[in-house]
Amino acid sequence: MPILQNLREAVIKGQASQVKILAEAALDEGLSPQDILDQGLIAGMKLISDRFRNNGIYVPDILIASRAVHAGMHVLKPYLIQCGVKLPDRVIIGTVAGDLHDIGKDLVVMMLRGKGLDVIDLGIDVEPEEFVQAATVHHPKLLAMSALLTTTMPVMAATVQSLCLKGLRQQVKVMIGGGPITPEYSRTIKADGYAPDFRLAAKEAMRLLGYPAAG
Ligand code: B1M
Repeated sequence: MPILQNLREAVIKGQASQVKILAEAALDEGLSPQDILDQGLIAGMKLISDRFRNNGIYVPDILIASRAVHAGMHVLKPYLIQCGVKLPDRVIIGTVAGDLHDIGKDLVVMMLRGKGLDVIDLGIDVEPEEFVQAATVHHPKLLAMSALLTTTMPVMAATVQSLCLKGLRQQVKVMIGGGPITPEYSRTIKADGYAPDFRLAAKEAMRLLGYPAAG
């Protein structure tokens, strides 16, 4: 598909307005939002990651590419969160303190909203106290954390501990995910659930909230 190839190239070059135009054109051509996301935006970001690993590009290049990915995600958002039902359950989500990576987290947010859940997104760089404060105020049934850096993973453990100390742990399920996170780590910090990607994150969230395992 040349349009998806052009989209990947625009992501790599960090051309946000071009990414927006191409994502819209791909939709007009009848491509599915899933394919545009997977084979265009995420595939472009994967190529960027490979180049970064091989020292071919630098952090500012990734930052510019990330903005381009967000521009594309903005176009796809209404299609990915199309949802007829509204569920009563509230979810609080954020990328943990010290961590600025939000593309994966934002995809998880879209998928959860697509399931009809009421999602409060605390954004990036969220301290354990902020998660706890939000849990106290908003009474979520699920608290979801994302971390992309090995150095920020311990913030997840600290957040679980803070929830325990405030007596909130029994009232809220905890789900974690992100590049370095494993099921073992999830068990170690006594989280309730883990998902390796944004689609499975939506499934896992529904399981934790007690909905039947469908779709
Ligand atoms: Co950074 N970065 N970065 N970075 N960055 C990684 C994560 C890294 C693996 C690159 C590398 O070295 N190969 C590496 C981490 C190494 C490690 O800790 N083991 C790294 C580093 C080192 C850094 C800096 C320290 C670099 C520096 O400054 N020298 C710095 C740290 C800044 C900080 O956070 N304090 C940094 C900065 C940045 C940018 C700001 C430039 C940019 C982020 C911009 C943004 O997000 N708005 C950035 C990016 C883009 C990346 C890579 C290239 C791509 C990440 C991404 O968006 N992928 C990344 C390389 C890589 O991951 N291979 C890298 C696409 C996205 C769809 O996938 O985010 O993995 P991902 O999300 C997945 C799953 O993880 C999962 O679902 C998503 C897809 O299905 N998921 C969840 C995510 N959250 C979930 C939550 C869930 C469930 C699933 O439940 C709650």
